[in-house]
Amino acid sequence: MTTARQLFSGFDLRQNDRQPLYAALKRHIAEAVEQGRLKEGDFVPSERDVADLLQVSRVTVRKAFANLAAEGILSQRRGSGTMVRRPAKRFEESMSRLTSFTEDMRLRGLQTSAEWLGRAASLPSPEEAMKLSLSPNDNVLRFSRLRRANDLPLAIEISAVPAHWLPGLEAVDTSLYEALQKVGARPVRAMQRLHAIALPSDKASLLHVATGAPALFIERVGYLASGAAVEYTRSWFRGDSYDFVAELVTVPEAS
Ligand code: 16G
Repeated sequence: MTTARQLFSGFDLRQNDRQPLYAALKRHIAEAVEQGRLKEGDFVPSERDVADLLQVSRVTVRKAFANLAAEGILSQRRGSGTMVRRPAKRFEESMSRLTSFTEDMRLRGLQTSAEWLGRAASLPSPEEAMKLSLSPNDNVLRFSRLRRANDLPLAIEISAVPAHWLPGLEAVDTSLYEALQKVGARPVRAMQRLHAIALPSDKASLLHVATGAPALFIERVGYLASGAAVEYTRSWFRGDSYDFVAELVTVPEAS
């Protein structure tokens, strides 16, 4: 087993004082896994050893471990310690997975909160009807939220869900995907497109930026395994605070 001293030799936890301690610790461990200093199946030093060596509280170490476990990098088993589960993935890779805003932010170690801008049951707009393959008389539930990460307003999202998928407007608390999951209707596939826009004044003021500031406008249609469309979400992400990264691979030519 790698000792705490080996794992953290030369490491200065406080070198970046704008980063919370647990995040710096988490990053260091993730890098050790990425660089192969910690391998799949290796045990990591105990919370107590790390806390003693680095002179931080066990809560800090626990938070770093819990975040790494949530990302699937470590696995924690009561009584038997914490081990490396798989090579660390970079955050960016998560962009090719179908994750929710709440999950995305959790993976980055950020706290999310949502401010409700509105929720309503109504007939679909022509655009919503098209994207969700609804007839003009079907109902949708529409959820509008200002989404924050560590209190920074990051995105405005307007989601429309065919009304029959959710028990009602109150079904969504903090996470739409959690609510859909509960009723077995979480999307398993999505089509997404994005383009750059200049924010109009109403959206700019919600996002605390100047009118005309750049943003990413993203549309997502989420589908169930049956092929039914279950969400149509439009998001306006602040251009200065969010990166979308996609991993591209060569597809072998069909013979
Ligand atoms: C993301 C999705 C959005 C989805 C939401 C659910 C993008 C561009 N959009 O923001 O389509 O509705 O997550 O998040 O990623 P929630 O479960 O936290 O409400």
